[in-house]
Amino acid sequence: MNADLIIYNIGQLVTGKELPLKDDESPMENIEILENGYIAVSGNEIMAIGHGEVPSKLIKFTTKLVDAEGCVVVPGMIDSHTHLVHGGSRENEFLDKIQGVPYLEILKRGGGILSSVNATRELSEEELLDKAKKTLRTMLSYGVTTVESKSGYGLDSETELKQLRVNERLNHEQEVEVVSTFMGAHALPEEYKDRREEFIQKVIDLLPVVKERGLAEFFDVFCEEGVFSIEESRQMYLEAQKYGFKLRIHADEIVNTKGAQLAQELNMYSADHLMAISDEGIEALKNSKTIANLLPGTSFSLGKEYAPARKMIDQGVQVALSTDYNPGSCPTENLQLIMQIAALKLKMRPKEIFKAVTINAAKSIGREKRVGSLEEGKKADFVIFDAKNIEYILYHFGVNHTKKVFKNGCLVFKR
Ligand code: IZC
Ligand code: ZN
Repeated sequence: MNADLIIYNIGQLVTGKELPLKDDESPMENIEILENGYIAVSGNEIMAIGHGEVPSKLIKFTTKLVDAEGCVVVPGMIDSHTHLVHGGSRENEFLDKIQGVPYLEILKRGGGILSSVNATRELSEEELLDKAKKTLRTMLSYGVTTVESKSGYGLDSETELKQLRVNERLNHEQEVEVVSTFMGAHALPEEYKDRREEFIQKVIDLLPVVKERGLAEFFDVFCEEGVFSIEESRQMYLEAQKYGFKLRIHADEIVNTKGAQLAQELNMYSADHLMAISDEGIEALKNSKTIANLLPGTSFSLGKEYAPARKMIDQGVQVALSTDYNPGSCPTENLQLIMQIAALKLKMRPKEIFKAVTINAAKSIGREKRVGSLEEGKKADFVIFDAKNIEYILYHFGVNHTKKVFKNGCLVFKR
């Protein structure tokens, strides 16, 4: 069989395929990198991957040939934690924030998430859609082809469903694949200030509606001191599980509330943030299938501690990295910057970082059979970087290294 598209002369082809661990590697450095690689694509799928001379049997006279000019190629990257769909922005809180007013204090004053809730309630579905499309276009320019997107700026049925419908429409109206998460428990809205239990019941009542309409695959809770307790979170998660939602959690971000342990207990796909994780939490994740989804851009932006990534990885926890793109604690679309912060601040190694934004990120959203690595039969999503090795992409920080992005075998971004 012949290919429709062949990328050849790839200096380093990070396939993202997991290899057996070698003695001198950390438990996250086991991804395949081929020198002088090629990718053959048929339709929207990978047909063959290899290195050295491209086999002539793959080429027909209609095959499009792309010379990668010795550059790095990686699987389309996955941003597996974002608050993509929201109205407004929060630069009005920026001065307070950099002068040291804590994130949870701003929230307590009715700002923070609650200010974004007001802005999101005000926008129409079309307006939210247009804003999210622009954001996804920027993410794509950094090499991101799949994005997880949470609701949680409605905190009422109407607006939560509006945000989730935007997620759904995005999948039909632009190139980046969107994985939808219902996060009705992102904060307690003002109107329920003294009626916590009633609000939690409202979130639970919305679960079957979201499920019936096929509007979300995942359920997420902001389990945090002053937001939702571990008991309240467990109560909502158990209900969500009954309706068939897959689970992920905002865990141990600011205060340790044993969120990581809850993730293990309920077999969640991911436990996210973990800046305040305890040794017991690390032990719990180590003995689970849960991916530790680290968001170091948030530590950077809030001026907080970084998650103990080295300790987790060395103990055998599998880590993903995401932006946490949101209007408050991490207003950036730039996953490359997050990867650079992971190198500089979390002391993660280059191969670990590329594993974290490809196959491990795919596992955290349950998509590892289709995306996250370049293997026969998987989606032809990949990025050509203007760099000769993966170290360069992390070392030369603050700029965009993307040259071309392919999604489903089509060129969707070029610089
Ligand atoms: O809007 O502040 N941490 N949720 C939990 C956020 C950050 C998003 C926000
Ligand atoms: Zn978040």
